Amino acid sequence: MASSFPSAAELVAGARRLFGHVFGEEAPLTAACAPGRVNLIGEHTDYNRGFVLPMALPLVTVVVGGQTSGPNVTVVTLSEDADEPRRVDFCLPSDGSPLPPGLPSWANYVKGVIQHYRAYLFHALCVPVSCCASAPPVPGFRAVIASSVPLGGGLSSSASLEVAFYTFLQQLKPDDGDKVSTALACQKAEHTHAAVPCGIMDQFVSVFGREGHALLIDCRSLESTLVPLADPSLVILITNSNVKHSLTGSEYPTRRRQCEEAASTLGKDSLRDATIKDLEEARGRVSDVTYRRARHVIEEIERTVRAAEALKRGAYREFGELMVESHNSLRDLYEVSCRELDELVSAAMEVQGVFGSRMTGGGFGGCTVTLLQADAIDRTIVHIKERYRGTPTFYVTTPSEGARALSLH
Ligand code: GAF
Repeated sequence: MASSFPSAAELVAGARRLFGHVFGEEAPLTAACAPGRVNLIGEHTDYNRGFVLPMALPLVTVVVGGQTSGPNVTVVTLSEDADEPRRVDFCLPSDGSPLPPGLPSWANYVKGVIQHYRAYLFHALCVPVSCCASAPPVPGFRAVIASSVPLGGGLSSSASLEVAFYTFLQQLKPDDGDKVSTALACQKAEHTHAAVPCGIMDQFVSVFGREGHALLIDCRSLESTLVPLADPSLVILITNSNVKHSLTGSEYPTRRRQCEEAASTLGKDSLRDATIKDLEEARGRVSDVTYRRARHVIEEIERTVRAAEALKRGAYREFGELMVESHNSLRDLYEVSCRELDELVSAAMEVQGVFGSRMTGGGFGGCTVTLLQADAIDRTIVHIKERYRGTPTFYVTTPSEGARALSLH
């Protein structure tokens, strides 16, 4: 009853076929893949330098392609909402100047990643960008993208594309392999080329994800701890509401700004450094809205640390309660949920054997994540389908490996 999805190997096989179809017989040389993610708890805390607890998904984006002799780039993708492959052609500026975003918008992720990979290489080589006219560090290439991460579904399709592309470029022109730099460069690509001022969670877990584990990420130090999550009696169910409200784009930067204002009023570098006591003492100096936003963030950071401890102990019931608290806080204090997500969470929580459920990701649509006993999976899906007024899609998932080069043999 849950959706099946292609494996990375199947996506690569499809991408190779498309490569042959578009570019002729020439064999592609290189392939890379990177996963989407689901965040178990710790929402809207990453850009406040707090903790998050996501896991990498078996849903991945793959990039298959090879180097060409000139500075030209051609990228083709067959996305789920298009019958024909989409194609973009552009030339890498020989003087190292930036690759500005433009149309088609999906190609901006690719351009942003190329730009920041070039910048990283220039920086790592200690050569000023303006001096590299004769030796562009990223060669021209042709590539095909294929993905099983639903677009715009709140499972980080964009981060998986960025990180997969970065990993692909690393095969064409190797860097020093610093994984934190990979995540940071891909985050910058999202900032400069998709105009989304996101935190580091999505790119970080797409790089560092590990099979059988969630990742507790400290978004201030950028250190992470693996939290085992491979109990066969447990299922992690993702339910896609299949709605996306138009608020998403405008409300995310607003939330981020409100948090920065709150931190500044409290005299802190970020809300990570603030306590509820600090906030209560400043009550008269912050608006009601700012108070609610800050309270969510301060409590959610603490909840995430407690949730990771509970998961380590196998205390699933306690973990589930924290998931529901997190959802309620996102609904009432941070105000990023919506009717559809609330309905999915309520429906899941009515089923015996469900430990917890919450919205996941930025909000205003997208997915919920539910933790439940494995033997409750069928009745949970049936019940959600009955209760939800929309058309949900279900994914039964396991924590999976982060970005990697793939063998083509
Ligand atoms: C989006 C962002 F990209 C993340 O950085 C994070 O802020 C998340 O929303 C909310 O937790 O996925």
